[in-house]
Amino acid sequence: MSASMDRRKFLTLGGAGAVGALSVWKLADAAVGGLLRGQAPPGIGHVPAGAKALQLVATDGWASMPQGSLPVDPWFPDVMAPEGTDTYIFGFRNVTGHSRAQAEGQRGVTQISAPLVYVEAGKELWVTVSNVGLSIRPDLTDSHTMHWHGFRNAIPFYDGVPESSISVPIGRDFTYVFRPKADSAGTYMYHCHFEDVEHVTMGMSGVVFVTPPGQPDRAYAEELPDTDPACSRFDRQYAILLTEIDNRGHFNDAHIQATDWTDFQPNFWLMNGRAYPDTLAPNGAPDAANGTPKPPPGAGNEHLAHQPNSSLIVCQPGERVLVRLASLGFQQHSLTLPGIPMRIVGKDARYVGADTGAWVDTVDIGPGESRDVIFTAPSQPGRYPLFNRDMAKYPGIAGDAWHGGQRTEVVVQSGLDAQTEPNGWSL
Ligand SMILES: [Cu+2]
Repeated sequence: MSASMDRRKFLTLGGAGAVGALSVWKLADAAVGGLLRGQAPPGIGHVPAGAKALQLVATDGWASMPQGSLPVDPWFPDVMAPEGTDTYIFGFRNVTGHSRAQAEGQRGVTQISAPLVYVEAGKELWVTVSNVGLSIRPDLTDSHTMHWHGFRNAIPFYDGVPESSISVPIGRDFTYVFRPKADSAGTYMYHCHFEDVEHVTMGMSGVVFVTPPGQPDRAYAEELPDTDPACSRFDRQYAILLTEIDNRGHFNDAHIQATDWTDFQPNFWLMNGRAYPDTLAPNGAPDAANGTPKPPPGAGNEHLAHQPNSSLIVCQPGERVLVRLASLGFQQHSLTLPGIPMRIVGKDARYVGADTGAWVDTVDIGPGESRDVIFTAPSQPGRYPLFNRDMAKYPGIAGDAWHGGQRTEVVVQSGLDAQTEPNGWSL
């Protein structure tokens, strides 16, 4: 496109007043009743029985890389960042059950690595995206969308690609409806598709997965016996989203400067929105009564209020553990789990467990790809590292070469309660 009509201008026109977009907007309004008009609580009250519903608020905010990280002058830490934070971000936060006013109160409060979303094949998933605007950049009148990357039953109306569909302007809510078909099991990812290189890189990405019908303890609808190493049955499951941070882009967005995203050179590498050693900290605590996010429990985690998703994998000896890996960065990654053979049972939401040579100690994954990996926890309790084997992808600090990179641990320990939700654990 010419300089006089860059992509952001094109999208803004489409969202705010182009004739074509307006007619689609009216259609959207008719299709989902009053949801777009922002009554409280938006969307959730209209969900049919049997469907799963959640509400995500889309806005900007601040997050924190690991304590003690080396500065990248002048980009990191950002001099404008509020106390306890260092990096400007965009993101989605789960505000299901909040009133409309509470959702509006979340402007400027967000997280990197969006909430983990999952649904059983054949059932409906309703996701209301509420765009409450940006606190630091009121000049950016950007819309947001939810695009389910790789969703097999996509129709443009709910696909979240703004050039060919609708997007959610500031002050509006829109409810996306998904009904994965029976053969759709697997691990996917979702992200905002509006000005997508920027919005995704700024943090608007997460993992979404589909469970096979009636088989919540399998990754795929296969009929292999439980004892077959190629089966996808698991005792516990963990999802890990791989992304990268180039603090120059984050700084530029906060300081009203343009970024050439083709010059992407990350200086932090994240799992579920955190870099090592923050990856090992627990999941975030439930929000305070007024909707304010709280950091994970434990001393030294105070800076993680905007990164609630742990990457620690906790299991008992002999258990089968499913790790759902998804990547929405720009780089190729190789993750290794030394000493514990892994079976790749899924690639890009397709069952491949019976493939020859499926046992690996390293998993390669590219941008926009997913891998479903199962391992059997060793009989010996202990902590086993799972990490990116490219040492060039760790900024490091004196005394900790892994600092700031994609590294977590598998904790094998007896006496655990059964897992009640994906990524859930307690020690
Ligand atoms: Cu967005």
